[in-house]
Amino acid sequence: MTYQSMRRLLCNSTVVTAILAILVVPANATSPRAASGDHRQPAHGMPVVLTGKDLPFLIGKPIASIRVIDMAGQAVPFQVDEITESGEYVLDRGEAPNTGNGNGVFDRQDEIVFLWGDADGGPDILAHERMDGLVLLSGGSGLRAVIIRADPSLPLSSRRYIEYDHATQRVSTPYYYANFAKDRFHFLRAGVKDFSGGGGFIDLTNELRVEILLRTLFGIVPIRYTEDNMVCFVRRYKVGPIRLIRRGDFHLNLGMGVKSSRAAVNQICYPQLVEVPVRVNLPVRFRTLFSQAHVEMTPIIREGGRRFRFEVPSENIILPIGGDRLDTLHAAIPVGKMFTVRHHGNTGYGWLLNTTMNPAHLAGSGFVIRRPPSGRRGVAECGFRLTVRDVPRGNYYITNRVVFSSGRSGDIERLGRSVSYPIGVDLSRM
Ligand SMILES: [Ca+2]
Repeated sequence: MTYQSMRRLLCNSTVVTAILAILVVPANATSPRAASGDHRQPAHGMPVVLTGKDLPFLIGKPIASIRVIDMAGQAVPFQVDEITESGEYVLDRGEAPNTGNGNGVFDRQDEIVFLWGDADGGPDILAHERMDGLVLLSGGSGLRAVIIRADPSLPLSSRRYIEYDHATQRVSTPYYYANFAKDRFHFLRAGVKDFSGGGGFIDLTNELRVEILLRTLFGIVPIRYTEDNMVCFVRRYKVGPIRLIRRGDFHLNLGMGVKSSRAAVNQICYPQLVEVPVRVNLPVRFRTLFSQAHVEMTPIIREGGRRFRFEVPSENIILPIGGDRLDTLHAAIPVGKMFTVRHHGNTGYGWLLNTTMNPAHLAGSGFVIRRPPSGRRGVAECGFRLTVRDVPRGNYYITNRVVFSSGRSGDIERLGRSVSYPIGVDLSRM
């Protein structure tokens, strides 16, 4: 293949962006939420996101007047985010805020968000007869309730879960911190709350290592990218008490002076959950251009994680990070299978990949634990490899979710399961 034809290939930026998105971005808010007859409840830290479609009585009300309280009249922490007609969050901070695109009124597409565990779960929530603004929520076998009214005389909570400093690109909550790279979505360093007695944060990981490898059908040298090729300019953001939304212009810096087309991607950080939903448009069938591609996403574990274990419960994988069984690739389709890095059962994090792509096209994928490659500092790197051999043209969703423990036993698993519970809304007792 000549330089020119290679360049033409790379310049087919839609294709490249699609591949990159297939392969790379941490994230799955929009994948179908499987209904389940599960008897379990959503985790305490599971965000509940309701829109004007769920709360028609709130449509047209001034956002500044909205309040959320529990049955006892106590304020529930919440935030309201406006969304434009074209589906963009209205974000008030950064060098290019779009505050002017909001109208200050709660519309059909606008979102109100609070935590499942902050909603009232008392035994008497069904005992109330009709009550103004009563919203019953069901998830799995769990039932909760809040009262939502446009009444500025009701109390507002002063509780904030999220702290963010855009200058240092650091987000912190009671349960984790992460330092993002400048103009990137990936983190350079992250820590988890120590529930094994220390109380502070454990500096657990160095950078999120990403490797993308594309093999074309033309038999040339594989094209290899790392997280440094994944550029994401965060020009606006919003920090609320419940979530941080960073909106990025995302592209792959392909070298040779070529950039892939840009995609707008939202990174959303909740108190115990970080997610990046990505919609991928693949304009041509994957096999038309590529024979295989893979992406590896493997956070590099610091010295402080030596006593942690890398686990994939669904695959019965349990490997000590400080042990000698490094350099393992365990074949499995990682989609929907959480891996965890934890210690003492409840200190650490879990990582869950979801995609609407057919698993039959992902053969060769697996979970990875190994010594970091030269030039990377750390004890081990562990995560997954997603191998793509073929995908028909079309639209796909890919989401990586990282969940953090709040110290409750089983919290990481529960939160991982919670994302698949549809939250039902019942207004019939209003
Ligand atoms: Ca609005």
